[in-house]
Amino acid sequence: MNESLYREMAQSIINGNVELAASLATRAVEAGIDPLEAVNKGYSAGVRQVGENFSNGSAYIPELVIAGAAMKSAMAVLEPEIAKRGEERQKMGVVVLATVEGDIHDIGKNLVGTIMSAYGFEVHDLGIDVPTSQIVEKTRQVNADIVAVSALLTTTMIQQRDVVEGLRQAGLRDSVKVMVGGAPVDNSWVKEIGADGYGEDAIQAVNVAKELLGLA
Ligand code: B1M
Repeated sequence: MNESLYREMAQSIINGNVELAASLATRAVEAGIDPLEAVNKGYSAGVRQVGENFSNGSAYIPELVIAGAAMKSAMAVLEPEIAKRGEERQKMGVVVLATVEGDIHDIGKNLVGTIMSAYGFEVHDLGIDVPTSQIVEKTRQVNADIVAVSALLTTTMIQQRDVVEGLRQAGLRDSVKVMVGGAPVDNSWVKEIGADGYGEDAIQAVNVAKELLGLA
């Protein structure tokens, strides 16, 4: 029964149906479905399809835009529910979170922030298109344990290297762990830029963050 709801969720993203995406999310919450499962098995499948359509030339920028809007309307319903389900309430560490300069994708970054908060991390989310200097400044100001930077474009992931370097130049690199994430990023990139960890998805981001702080 959930499978057909998940298919409808994916289709609502592909069709860019903002109202339907939100109302299906409400239906899932009312039915007691795990909100994170709704994201992973339902909406994300739609987003992946739109991404593939865009890659193979059967969808264009307007389709990306309305798919993003539909995804955001579903997340507005699901994120508060995800936040309520946090299992570990002890304070886990201070995180500075941002999407790197030049990149305005924030749906995945927001999900990472919501789940990290739900698991007890104190998350300072600087938003999208954030210059390295601002990330470094915030890291110093809040005495962060982790800097977590998201990049969705092959042209902006290079900024993650800039963040590692910016922290080094500011003398902060030894006191903070750097995590990277986003669709084009993987563990080899972590090594290449001298970061500390990578999360394939939001739950893995929490697990990696805990490992990096010796809390796992
Ligand atoms: Co854009 N876009 N987009 N887009 N867009 C992609 C990323 C793309 C892969 C589509 C494609 O070609 N198949 C492609 C990038 C290609 C590349 O570089 N290799 C692309 C492009 C090209 C562009 C533009 C350049 C298009 C243009 O203008 N010509 C443009 C760039 C704008 C800019 O940033 N400067 C652009 C614009 C947009 C919209 C604004 C229209 C919209 C974003 C809306 C928004 O975010 N508010 C959009 C969308 C919606 C997408 C796709 C379809 C979906 C992204 C998404 O929200 N995914 C995307 C295709 C795709 O990803 N398959 C695409 C859902 C989200 C839950 O997943 O963000 O991957 P994701 O996050 C995951 C993990 O990656 C991980 O956890 C999350 C949860 O599981 N994660 C982390 C993410 N950050 C993490 C950080 C961590 C740990 C884990 O620790 C630090």
